Amino acid sequence: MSPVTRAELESAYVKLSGPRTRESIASARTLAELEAVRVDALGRKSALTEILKGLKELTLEDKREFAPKIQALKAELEQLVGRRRAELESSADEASLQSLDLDLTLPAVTPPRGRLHPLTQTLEEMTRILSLMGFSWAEGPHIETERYNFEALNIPEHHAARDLQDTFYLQDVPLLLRTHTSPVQIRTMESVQPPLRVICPGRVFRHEAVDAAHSAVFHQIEGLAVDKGISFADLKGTLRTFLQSLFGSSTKTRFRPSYFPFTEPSAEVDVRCLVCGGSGCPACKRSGWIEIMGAGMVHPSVFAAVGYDPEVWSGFAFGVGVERVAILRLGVPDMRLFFENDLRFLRQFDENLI
Ligand code: 2U9
Repeated sequence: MSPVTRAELESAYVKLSGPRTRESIASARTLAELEAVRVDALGRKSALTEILKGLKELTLEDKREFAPKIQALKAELEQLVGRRRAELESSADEASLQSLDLDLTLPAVTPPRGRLHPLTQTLEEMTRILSLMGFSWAEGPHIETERYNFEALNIPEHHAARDLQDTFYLQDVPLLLRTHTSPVQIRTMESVQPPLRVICPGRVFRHEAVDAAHSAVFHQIEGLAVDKGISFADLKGTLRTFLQSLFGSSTKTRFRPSYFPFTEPSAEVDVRCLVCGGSGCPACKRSGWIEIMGAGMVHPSVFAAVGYDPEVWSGFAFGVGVERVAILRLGVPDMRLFFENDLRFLRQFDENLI
């Protein structure tokens, strides 16, 4: 029953505001105990709620006098409960931390950080240099037709490169895995008019025995520049600048005559041995030079295949293997290491350190 007379209310108030309530709040040892005390003193069925309900029955004058006292008591008790709850919670946290045996003063464990694969780092460095030299990036499909991979590149039907030994052909369809990224340049020339400067980085596939220096899947960057009046001197200057940016500004370059069906004249490009500096060592097979890329002036038949007039336009093209450059720059002894995904190997190539 709610206290209804002023005398009843006052005696309930005196009881509640006495030291017992405060003591039981202060001496609650667990959060559950505290909650029981709170429900008892301040809950819906508590003496306090009863007093608040009983206020309605008082005269206006008594209400004015009594209501603020009871509200202040309520606020005070709620505050005491809140404080005690915070104390118990923090000591509960403390106790659970103690039982976990945690040392919060220890430095945090650094989460494992991923890094770019050494081949990606190498490819990015090569394309960075070439894009600074004005080449834009083009990509194309891994699965190609004979026309884009061979015919348009002046590689005739019975050429050795088309042999089953060298090329992965798809079953039942006249398609193959591209053996170089040159089809991308053909596609580019079919879709844009010269002048153009483009690089085609990407994965290529050759049906060949795997060893320390060969892989059936590897990466190339090919480049193509087409304009009026482009000469072999432009090719030499471009590749020399590229190789000096890549291997160091004192790198010497050498161009040797070679043969490719899609370029004429063609050349193989060597750099002075990066290991011995040219005096001769096992890395350069005692020659002092290391073959690094192939290049040449675009063959007129290739221009004809894409509808460029070879009398008006000339151009140079080049190709370079990313694995080969990575092996030389990073001192990796075996190409297969790039494809095994052994973290002990990969962790050595932090992009901030090389
Ligand atoms: C078009 C015309 C000509 C691209 C060229 C090479 C020479 C070359 C090799 C380097 C190492 C392949 O990755 S590797 O094994 N490439 O020697 N590539 S000229 O010539 C082209 C390409 C596209 C339309």
